[in-house]
Amino acid sequence: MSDDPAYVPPRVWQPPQGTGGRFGKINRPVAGPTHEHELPVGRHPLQLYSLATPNGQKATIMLEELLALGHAGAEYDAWLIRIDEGQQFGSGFVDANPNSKIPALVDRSGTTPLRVFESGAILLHLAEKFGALLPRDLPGRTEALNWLFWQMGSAPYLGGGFGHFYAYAPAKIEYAIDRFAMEAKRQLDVLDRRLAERPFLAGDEYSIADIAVWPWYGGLVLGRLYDAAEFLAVADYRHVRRWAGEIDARSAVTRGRMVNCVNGDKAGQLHERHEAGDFDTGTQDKLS
Ligand SMILES: N[C@@H](CCC(=O)N[C@@H](CS)C(=O)NCC(=O)O)C(=O)O
Repeated sequence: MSDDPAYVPPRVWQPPQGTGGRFGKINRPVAGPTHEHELPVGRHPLQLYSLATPNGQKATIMLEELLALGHAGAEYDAWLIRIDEGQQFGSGFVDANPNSKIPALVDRSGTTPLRVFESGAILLHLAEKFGALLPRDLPGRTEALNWLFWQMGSAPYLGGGFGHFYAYAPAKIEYAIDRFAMEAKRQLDVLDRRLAERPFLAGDEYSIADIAVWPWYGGLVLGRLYDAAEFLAVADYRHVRRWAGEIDARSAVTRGRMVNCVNGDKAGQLHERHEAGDFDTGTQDKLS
């Protein structure tokens, strides 16, 4: 990568040896597998292959919420995919998600395994499968889906834009940080105005819209993302903070955040989850 402000793009871009930065080593300009690796399969119908990033947390929070609601069919095996080691490029993972990004779900409850990729599709698949966490009335369902798809389109500006240039890029580029801080704050204001009028994003009910948005924007106002709470003055978004605090207090959310987590407090790291008891016996503080 050139730091030269007078960089002139060549006529045809050529991939650099490494772009530097936190994820520079794993970036490639092509899709497809880099190596053969079959995914493990556990005993439950739902097999999740993931990591506890905000996108990964959406799936595990949803599954834990479904179990807490009494949907025993939502029992799942959660397998760890270490994206910094390139495990998302193994052949089995690519079969489950040709886009090589966590989370990926394989629903084996039918006659043929069904792959579900993109966290928003996973949330919608599970909500429809269990008839839960998605309002049944048309206006409520539509509003939930509005916010679900808003999140899928907006969060890349927060993560791939703001977070990348503020926290991960090898150089601090004022133009890029300004551009994406502007957008991150605008998005927080969109949420703040909505949450000033209704308790949850779809209205009065907690739904997959909140589960999709919370790991990103809730994490941001709770000071857990990019060490950027002060920089973005998140204290200003008081309705988002109220909503974020309420969701943070849910026990299913606490459990969902632990699954496939590989950093922070060892008591909060459950690398793999195969049954409910794993939360008591399988965290890293108990194993090490
Ligand atoms: N739109 C996708 C985004 C998933 C995504 O970006 N996952 C990241 C981790 S948060 C990933 O797997 N990155 C690995 C890579 O880019 O190689 C979703 O919501 O499922």
